[in-house]
Amino acid sequence: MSMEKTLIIFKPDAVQRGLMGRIMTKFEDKGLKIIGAKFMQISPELAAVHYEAHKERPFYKGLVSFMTCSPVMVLALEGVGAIAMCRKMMGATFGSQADSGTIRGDFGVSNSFNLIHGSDSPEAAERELGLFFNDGEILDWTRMNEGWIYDLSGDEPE
Ligand code: 3AN
Repeated sequence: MSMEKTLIIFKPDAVQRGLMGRIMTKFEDKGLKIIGAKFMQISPELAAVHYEAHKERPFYKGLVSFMTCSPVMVLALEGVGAIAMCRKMMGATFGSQADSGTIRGDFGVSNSFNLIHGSDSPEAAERELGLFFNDGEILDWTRMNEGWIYDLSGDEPE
């Protein structure tokens, strides 16, 4: 598995319910590295580009109005296999079906207010990081405990 970057959004329900800190702690505890963070309100234009794959779906209009109604917290996270790891931590799309121990499973019951977005593939991650972060907003920084989070004795973090 390779070192990956992924885009995470704490959706308006997570912000309004005061869950940002607790959700972020889960990613920090796991060992994922925060390389970008931004508190922002998503414009209808940005939401339309971000969710263009869902344009024809019946839930699209509600999804865009939900995502733009109130601020969100956007993170860029880095780690070995970070994309699949974050998706696993998020849980199934619908809060009512997400397993206990996952973010959606532990913090919510709603299907459309499902707290968090995470990129679902390397292609999506690259595209979405480019949509939400400008040049210079994703930082390449050295974490002092890196050698205890990964076994760095080989060629690659393991
Ligand atoms: P995920 O966020 O788990 O990757 P996707 O990519 O299938 O889920 O859907 C993108 C977003 O669209 C979801 N986060 C959810 O907010 C919304 N969504 C998906 N399916 C439905 C649905 N049937 N009803 C309402 N909202 C939905």
